[in-house]
Amino acid sequence: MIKSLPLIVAVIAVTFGFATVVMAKEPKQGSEIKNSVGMRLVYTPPGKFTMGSPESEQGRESQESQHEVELTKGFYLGTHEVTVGQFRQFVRDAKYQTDGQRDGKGGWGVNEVGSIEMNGKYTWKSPGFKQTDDHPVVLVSWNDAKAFCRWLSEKEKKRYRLPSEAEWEFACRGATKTAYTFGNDPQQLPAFANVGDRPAAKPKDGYHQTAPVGQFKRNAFGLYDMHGNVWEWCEDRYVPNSYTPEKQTQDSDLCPDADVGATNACWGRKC
Ligand SMILES: [Ca+2]
Ligand SMILES: [Ca+2]
Repeated sequence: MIKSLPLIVAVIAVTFGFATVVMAKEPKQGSEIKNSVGMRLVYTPPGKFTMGSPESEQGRESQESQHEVELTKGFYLGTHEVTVGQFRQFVRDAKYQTDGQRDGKGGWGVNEVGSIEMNGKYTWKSPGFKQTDDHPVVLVSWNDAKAFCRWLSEKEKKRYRLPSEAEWEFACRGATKTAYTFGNDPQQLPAFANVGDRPAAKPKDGYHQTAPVGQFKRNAFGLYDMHGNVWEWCEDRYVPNSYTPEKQTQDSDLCPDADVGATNACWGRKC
């Protein structure tokens, strides 16, 4: 499957671990909750699916070998990318500085002529283009995303974490087997997602940079912007050729916090 086509960098999708919450019965697929910072989360039930892409798929990467995955636990996933306004609540309450602010290196932002460049002046508060509180937060590292989850977990006394890549792909597919949730034709993308545009061209999807979250159709599982707008972070570390033909389960490839530091490969604010 073609993953999220990015404009710039990563953002947070939060998985709310169902296993940690005492409930009388399993929620229905698609049932939603709203949390204390205004995030909506939708329940995704356990299930099996084929992860990866067929060799014939346009844009497929060599490591995307298809293999069966069984997710043994249901989970709640944020219906939208985490917004600037939601991230600001975390920053203010925790007095948090992102990796890019702490080391002064910033991140990849948009300069005066519309090109992407790495510069210390670009942070989640100033990516080089205008964002309102309803836009997805950008220029956050994996560490920043993890810190947001820890803060939210402590605040609500519930377990928040990033989704595994398998959970993300299962949720993104929404039971489809095509390259995109709407089919296989990339020409249709601007009707379904905010994708990257050439700086001088009028964007077919209406947005040169990020769009406010939820402006395009949601997928069958009730999730918005899984294609396009910004990338989402996953919990797992990226390892080339890590897909195996053997059956995998939900938690098999999650890495512990201590394995990943500020200098991991995702430092450029993308993975
Ligand atoms: Ca666009
Ligand atoms: Ca996205």
